[in-house]
Amino acid sequence: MQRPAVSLIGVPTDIGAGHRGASMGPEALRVAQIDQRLARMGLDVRDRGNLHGPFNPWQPPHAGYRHLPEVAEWNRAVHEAVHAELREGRLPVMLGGDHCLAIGSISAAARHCRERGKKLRVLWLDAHADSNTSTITPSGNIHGMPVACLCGNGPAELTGIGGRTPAVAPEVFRQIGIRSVDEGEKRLVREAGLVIYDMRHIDEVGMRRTMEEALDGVDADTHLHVSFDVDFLDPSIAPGVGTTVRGGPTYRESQLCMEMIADTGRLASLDIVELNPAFDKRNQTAKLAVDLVESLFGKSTLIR
Ligand code: B3U
Ligand code: MN
Ligand code: MN
Repeated sequence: MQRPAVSLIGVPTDIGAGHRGASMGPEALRVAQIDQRLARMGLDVRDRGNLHGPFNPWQPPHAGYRHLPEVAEWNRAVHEAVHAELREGRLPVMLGGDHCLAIGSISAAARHCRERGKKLRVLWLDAHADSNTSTITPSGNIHGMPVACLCGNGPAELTGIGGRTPAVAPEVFRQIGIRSVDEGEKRLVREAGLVIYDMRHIDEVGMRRTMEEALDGVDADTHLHVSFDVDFLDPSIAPGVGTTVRGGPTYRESQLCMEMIADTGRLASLDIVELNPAFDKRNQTAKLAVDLVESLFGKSTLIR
């Protein structure tokens, strides 16, 4: 496998979340030595430092959205940073930050794919479908809406980021590990035709078959974006997130998931989101996330 050049981009914000603290995620990942661990695998790693954006004013929702102008400002910064790294031929890794940042990163990956004639595939590893809109959201938190926004179902401030609405078609997504979908959201994901491998599916066919299905059709022309919400993992191994949902993938299942993505050799951009050190114990969730990211970059193939 070709060894990519990796750029770490800190996105220290919890602007889209329902709990404070994901803004500390980038530092927790650095404390867990994400840069050194990837560099030790022979990757060319550059830490670009943190992006900047508005402070969290911690306001109630307004017209179905909390902090919409602030979320838009953060995402414009994410979009430009990710697009610039991709244009340089580097692999951007978002150190999040809450999951609203995927609006900026995935719209940038989509723009890059249009410019280069590539196909986009997004693996959305998450306990949640993140497909809410302002009328059906139970919370107004925009970290529960990025998939809908990217598919053009959201406010113009967010759906227009990157200059093309919708930024992507629902067909680019494969959602894996899903186990918490709100009532109105269920109807929307069905109507959009999102491909969802929920925990029931993983229980029945196993992680190996699930990943074979999710990666089917990935080829040399595919740009693979992984949006890794740390609440994908079972809370017994990953307590450091704001919205734990029990019954997630185990340590072994998660490792296999990452290894099978690595085997494709097509990983081209990555979000690590929703890590919340305020809920963590001795940084264990950050350390686990870094272990898994090593596998995602092909650590196991080095010893085979
Ligand atoms: N679906 C709920 C909860 C939620 C979504 N994403 C996270 N939590 N992390 C909502 O508020 O939209
Ligand atoms: Mn999420
Ligand atoms: Mn989630």
